Amino acid sequence: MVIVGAGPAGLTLANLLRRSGVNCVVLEKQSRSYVERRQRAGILDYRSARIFEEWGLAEQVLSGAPPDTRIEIRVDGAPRHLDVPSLAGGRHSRLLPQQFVVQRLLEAYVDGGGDMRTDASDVALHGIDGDRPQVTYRDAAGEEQRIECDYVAGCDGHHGVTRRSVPEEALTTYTYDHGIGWITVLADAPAPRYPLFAVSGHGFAAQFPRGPRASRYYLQRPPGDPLTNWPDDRVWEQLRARLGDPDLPAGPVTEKALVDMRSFVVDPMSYGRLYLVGDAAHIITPMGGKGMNLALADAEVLARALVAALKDDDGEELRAYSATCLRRTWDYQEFSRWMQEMLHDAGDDSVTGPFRRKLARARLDRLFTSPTAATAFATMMAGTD
Ligand code: RFL
Repeated sequence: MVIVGAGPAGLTLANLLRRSGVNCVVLEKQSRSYVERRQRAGILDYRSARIFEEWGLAEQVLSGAPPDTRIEIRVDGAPRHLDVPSLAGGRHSRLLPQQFVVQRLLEAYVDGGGDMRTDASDVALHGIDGDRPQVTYRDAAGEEQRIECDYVAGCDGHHGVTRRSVPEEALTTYTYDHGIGWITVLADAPAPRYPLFAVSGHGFAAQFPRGPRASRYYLQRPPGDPLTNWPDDRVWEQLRARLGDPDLPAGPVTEKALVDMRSFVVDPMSYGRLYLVGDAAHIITPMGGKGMNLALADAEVLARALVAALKDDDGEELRAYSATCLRRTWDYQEFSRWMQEMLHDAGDDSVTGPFRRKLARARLDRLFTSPTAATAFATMMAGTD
């Protein structure tokens, strides 16, 4: 088995397969230290944590990860709280930055004797529509290598090579530009007590903990608005206005980037003996924090299916892999879009207009007046399925 990519998807799959006695090789184009430092997601949802519990990895992966208690939705500076775990029947997500998930999974895999080959360049797939696919690459020393295997898992993210190895006509691609831009800022500034979403006429903003002394902020910006329009002073001034907190403490900015809200899904998530996992198969907007969690969910479905195929000669789950994962993917695409419309349209109405603002405010109010609506929201937010 060859796994291309050592992100959350590839490393989860590698660990689960190793624990099941399936040999695999992980090929990663970056160095180990680069992969371990890459900061992205921050929330591990309920179902993701269950994967690590059920496969005996809880101690290595989940230690010290506090439960996510509630969220704050601040509307025109006025706080409103939703106790997501209570509403979701006691099921909670956890605050666990993605780089910790990756570091811990990498350590578990390598310490357990797993075969990890970093700095692998020019990865190419051959014969994936046959019985014995081959993967070639150039190793860290520049030598060309070739591995023959039963299956290939494409866990190499949105810009990887594996999806591009599939003939175009074999995949249907769904892409969507949500017409919303964000600027994302990582700063060494005190984390908020709860994940915080803020709605106001100044535009959407959010602040999430990234460990005790760091925060990730998101600010809505017009699509195409360049980073040069966002010097640090303007970031802090806008955050204070949008979060309705004139005393919001600033801190050194460690990363600043543009994010355009885009969705992407391929169907099916497999071709021949290649299975696409995580961002290689789908990307979702960051709203709702589901990207990494969908990647972990795919990895577990594939691990179970491969074990059944390789150990019990039962290919049923492997044949159902794509449909099983796409059902969850579309469910969360819908949730993310629903939440995004609510939190953007309810604030600055210069793009979608006053009618949509009223609709979005009604959607938002319903979360605080209807226990049924609040429970439905909390169930998706906690990621119980
Ligand atoms: P990854 O993490 O992109 O890992 C892919 C790995 O493959 C390697 N690779 C290759 N290796 C060999 N050969 C090649 N040709 C290769 N090409 C690529 C890469 O170096 C990398 O190591 O994909 P994976 O594993 O599917 O995981 C997906 C998640 O990383 C992604 O969905 C999340 O980070 C998305 N995301 C968020 N998800 C959440 O659940 N909650 C969040 O709050 C959240 N915030 C975010 C995010 C993503 C962001 N960015 C920048 C994409 C915030 C940001 C800013």
